[in-house]
Amino acid sequence: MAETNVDRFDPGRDGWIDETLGHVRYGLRGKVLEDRHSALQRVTVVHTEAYGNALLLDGRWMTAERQERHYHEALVHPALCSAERIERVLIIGGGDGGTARQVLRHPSVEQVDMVEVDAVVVELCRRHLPDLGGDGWHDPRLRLSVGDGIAWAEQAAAASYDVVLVDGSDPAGPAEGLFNRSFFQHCRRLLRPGGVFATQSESPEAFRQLHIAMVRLLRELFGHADPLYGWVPMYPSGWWSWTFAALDGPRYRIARPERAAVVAAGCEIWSPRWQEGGFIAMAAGIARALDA
Ligand code: SPD
Repeated sequence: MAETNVDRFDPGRDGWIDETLGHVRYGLRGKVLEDRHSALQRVTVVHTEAYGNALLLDGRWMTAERQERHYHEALVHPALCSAERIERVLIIGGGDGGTARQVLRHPSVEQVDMVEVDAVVVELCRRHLPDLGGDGWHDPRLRLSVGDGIAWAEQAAAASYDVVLVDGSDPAGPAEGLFNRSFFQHCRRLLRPGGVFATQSESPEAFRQLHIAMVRLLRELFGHADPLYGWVPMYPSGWWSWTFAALDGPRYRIARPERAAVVAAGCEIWSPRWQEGGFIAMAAGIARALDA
């Protein structure tokens, strides 16, 4: 993939904070609240005029208070509304808390293991973007571990989770290992029968080749995998995808009405109707590439 040039990342100097990707910049007006170098990456929190407080990792936009639901609702609810059971959920990444909050809105969930590699991300998000995790941070069902999610996936018992969600950054730096065959094979191994796997799968425009390669690989490994298309305007190109996979058929395409009914009224973006359209709305060129 084209690399964001973190060395050129110069947040807020002229009132603009830009993610640079190749020959394109994706910017928001704002000011820097904190800019830290953790042991793993540069962690920047800014106040943006358009979307409230926002997080960048190594100069890449991750989330913002008034845009996080585009991303987190899309990652979580298709999986949580379709798996056979949803008692045990694993989140790899997700240190801002937004994925956990959406998962915990499902009352059948009994335990959520969240494995975030960078404690600084959790610390700064809890301080500056507290509503992303919201009550989830205090929910006794949430077990937060700071550590390597790839090692967790390797070491956890087979068939130990109903749903596995990967909420990482782009494939550079600490998130690089969240995109390869070995990691996905372990995620498949962790699924209970009737389980569902989901991962953010990048932009079909800004990361076209990576997106296509991910869908192909997940189809090969799980037997069933399909991308859901939506939008996160602050991300490169704004056009985004999440890919869902299962071993026993494309169960993730259909939201169970009784589960959907519990969460839909509180959603900003997701609904069974939105989800149905998002799975159908594959661009013709991507469909041709996947068929080839
Ligand atoms: N290019 C941005 C990809 C970000 C994916 N993860 C976002 C984390 C939100 N919890």
